[in-house]
Amino acid sequence: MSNPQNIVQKIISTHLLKGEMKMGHPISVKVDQLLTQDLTGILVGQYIDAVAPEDLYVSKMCFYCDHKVICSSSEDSDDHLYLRTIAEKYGGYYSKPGNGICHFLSCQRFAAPGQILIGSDSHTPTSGALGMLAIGSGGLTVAEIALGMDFRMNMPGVMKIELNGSLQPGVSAKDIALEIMRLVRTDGGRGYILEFAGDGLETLSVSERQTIANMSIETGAFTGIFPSDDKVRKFLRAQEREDEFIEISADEGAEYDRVLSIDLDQLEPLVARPSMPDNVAKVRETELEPCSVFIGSCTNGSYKDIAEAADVLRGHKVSPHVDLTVGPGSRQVLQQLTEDGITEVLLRAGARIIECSCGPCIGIGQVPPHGGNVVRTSNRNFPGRAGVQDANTYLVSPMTAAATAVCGRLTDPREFADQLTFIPEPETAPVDDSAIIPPLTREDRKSVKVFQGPNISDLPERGPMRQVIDANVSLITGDGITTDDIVPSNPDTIKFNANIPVMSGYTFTYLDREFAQRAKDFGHSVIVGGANYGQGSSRESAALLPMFLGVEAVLAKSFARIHKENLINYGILPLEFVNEEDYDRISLGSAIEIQAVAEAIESGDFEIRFPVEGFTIRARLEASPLDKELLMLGGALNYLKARKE
Ligand code: MIC
Ligand code: SF4
Repeated sequence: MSNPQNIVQKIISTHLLKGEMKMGHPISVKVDQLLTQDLTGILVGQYIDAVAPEDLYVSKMCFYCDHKVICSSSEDSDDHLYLRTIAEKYGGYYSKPGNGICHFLSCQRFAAPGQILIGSDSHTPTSGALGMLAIGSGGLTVAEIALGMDFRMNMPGVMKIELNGSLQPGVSAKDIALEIMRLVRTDGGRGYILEFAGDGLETLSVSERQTIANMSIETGAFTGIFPSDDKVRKFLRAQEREDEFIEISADEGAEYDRVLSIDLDQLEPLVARPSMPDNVAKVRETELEPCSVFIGSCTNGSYKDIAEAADVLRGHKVSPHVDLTVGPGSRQVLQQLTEDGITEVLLRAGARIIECSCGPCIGIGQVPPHGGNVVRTSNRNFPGRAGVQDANTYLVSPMTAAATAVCGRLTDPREFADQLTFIPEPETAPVDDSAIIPPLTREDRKSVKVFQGPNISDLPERGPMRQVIDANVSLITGDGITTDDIVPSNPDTIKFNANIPVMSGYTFTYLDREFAQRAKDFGHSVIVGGANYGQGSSRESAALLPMFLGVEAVLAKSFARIHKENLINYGILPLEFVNEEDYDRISLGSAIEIQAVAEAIESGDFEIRFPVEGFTIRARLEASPLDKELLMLGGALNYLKARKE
């Protein structure tokens, strides 16, 4: 009998195209499904359109409109029409605005156990709840795969997370996710996939697993994955897709690179305080009077989540000092809540119900006042995440959120113990795919004209990598810089997402208002960063905009995976200090020189000279042979174009 395998090894081995399955070794795998959305998807569409293939290489690719669904200006509706016509022209699926958040819809309508999904959104791991290997990436990576390239990564290590026992009333899957954040922290998962096991899984529904898989990215891990078991079969049955079920579990005796155990019986309601999801404390020990509460997002927008919140709200009114907003994850969820009378409970309690979309999670609507405290069931509480720089976001479970909305202060939902009931995962669902437009036939596609609104700027061109880099340090940042720090998302910026010249002016504005102008003035520059540079969202504008402003390298203590991939795709060198103490020797504005860049890329060994200060430091580049080729050519777009010719 062959060696016992864990779930990750099982799926990777059936998809492996190149490389050896040893932790850290470069591999490439075949991809079964792709997803993108209305922020990152515009660039995906532009890359696909630039190459104009006859068919998409991956036939199950869905373009979702979920982030900016309100369309308060035509920039947003132009972007939606662009995505729709790109999907029509090239044979993708298109999910209309209001149909729901991509990760919810992926789980409900597309995700399949044993398959691989790559999505240009960092919370793509949500589909790991169904035993799918679902990984978030940059848009250019998704476009590359749609155009026929493999998905490249370093073979992950596998961290087994054993969930034992069962949750007590008032404690929920979100508290498990927050406990994982407390234990693993925002960079402890780097290089790993989290694989869930333990007898506690028998008690966790697919919706609860979605919450946990969703937040696995906040540890820096590639993704999180659950076994595909009877719960998955029942979920797929409710979605009228039982024929897509296959069972997948780890073999007896399978090996893991790290193991962590959580005793579910001991857990209690938790809260992540500003401004990192790993700043976790007990709800009952945290004092806070919020101005608003939001229940929803791709982490906690399920039927079960909202029904549990309604259980707390039943018979109560929202505090006069608090605004409560509920955003169901998809129309299917909203419809089922309505059919079961739960929407009425929410309305009677005084909740506002918004469209099935990302909304407040990313500062689109419900932006708090300056300095306001907000309680949310979403996954990120980075500075500025709620749409204003100085608001404070606290992340909790739906039950804690509901209890807080009623009491007007952060409240442990166990205070409502006498009215909590067990909410089971629904056995059926009101399936309706009328808002997902399926691919057109090849014949019908021929007449489709891609609509490109005036807000979508052309793709910026850049030449091959310079062989001698002479540049200046345009920014020095601390540790844990997020892509929300690099490209802030708020109601002002979000509609210009696809307009590179306009957006470039917002780069790093929360940290340093002068950055964009300084980088432009230098012409060529490098950014110096701390540890886990670029964590958080997959937005590749966090690489593209610096490139547009002339940034040629980021020299950091370490990088978050998706952002590093994005930097390479845009031809920016992601260099790591060999000696971290050198970070303190560098000053803003300093001139730097790198000679013989091609040789340095090849060897991975860089010497960076500071001619004015008179010292040299060493940096390393860890990249696969193909990544090195992309860097030499000045990025993936040049590579794709060269392949087409
Ligand atoms: C997020 O949660 O930060 C986003 C918005 O969904 C991003 C994608 C984006 O910036 O377009 C993500 O998670 O990747
Ligand atoms: Fe949308 Fe928020 Fe989920 Fe990102 S984290 S996909 S913004 S709901």
